[in-house]
Amino acid sequence: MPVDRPGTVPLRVTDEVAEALRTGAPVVALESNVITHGLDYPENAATARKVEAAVRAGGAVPATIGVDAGRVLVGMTDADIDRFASGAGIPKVSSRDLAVVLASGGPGATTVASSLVLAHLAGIPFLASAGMGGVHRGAQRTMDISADLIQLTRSPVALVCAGAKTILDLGLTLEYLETQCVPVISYGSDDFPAFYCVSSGLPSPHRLDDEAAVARAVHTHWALGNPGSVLVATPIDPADAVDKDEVDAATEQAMAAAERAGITGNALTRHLMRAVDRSTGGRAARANTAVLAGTAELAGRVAVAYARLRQDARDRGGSA
Ligand code: PSU
Ligand code: MN
Repeated sequence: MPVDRPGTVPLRVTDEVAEALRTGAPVVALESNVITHGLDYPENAATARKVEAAVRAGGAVPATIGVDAGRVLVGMTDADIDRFASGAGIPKVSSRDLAVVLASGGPGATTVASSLVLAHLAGIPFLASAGMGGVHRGAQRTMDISADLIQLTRSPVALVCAGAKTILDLGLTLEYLETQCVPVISYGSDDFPAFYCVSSGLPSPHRLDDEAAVARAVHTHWALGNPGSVLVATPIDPADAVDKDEVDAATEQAMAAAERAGITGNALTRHLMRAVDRSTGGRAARANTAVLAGTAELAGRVAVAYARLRQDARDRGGSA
């Protein structure tokens, strides 16, 4: 067997997560880039803990993902969370960056894309995030399409989030997911949600209203032999939402400013998100926090339903 076969990357799994994985208890992976680069210190450290608590409230064990010293962190200690939240010198690490950062031993905050890769390596079937990356507005010209979308076609880890970030072209993002055979399920809503906003104004391809039905759909997608993810999108609580027209206007302005400043590549998402935070007087950042907790809690509940379904199949002597 070649030594560089998949699965030989060192993992540092916390005792709690290792025990849950060993016994088939529900586990939900969480990304760390939103903590390190999406919110300010120290509120982001409090948010990271709140998000872990939300996964527990849903009935599952949280496993915040990152990389450090050549190892994959599967589950973070309090000290890890504080270090990743204070952020100094911790780069954003997406799928393309993973091998280089792991091999050179530096720390890295993982995006949805790289967290999908690592959750799969660790054997965790669910990842929760507030909003994934997608097709950027103007991608026809810039070709800026998040690796989050590409990774959804490759990693068999279901993603629970509030849809893609409002700063993106959500219509094109849905087109991409359709072309690439990634099922999109809105939980308890007819529409595809839009992160800070309850609705993108676009209908969702599928709607399901309870977590057992979502778990069955996820299970069946993999039972069909599909190699990738299932996207489970749940809208923000309307009480926490920001008005869509306001976010769209702020995004247009922020895009024009980014173009003038020559900001492109992996710095663009953070730049746009922060500009929208500023022009909404911090309401967008508060909505981001609310959405992180809401999606984490649903992911916990779906992971519980999925673990139950697998246990039932084992009890019947199957291999689900
Ligand atoms: N910046 C933020 N919040 C975020 C992200 C960046 O203020 O949540 C993230 C998420 O980690 C997501 C990633 O997976 O950005 C996508 O980045 P890109 O569009 O460069 O692929
Ligand atoms: Mn990009």
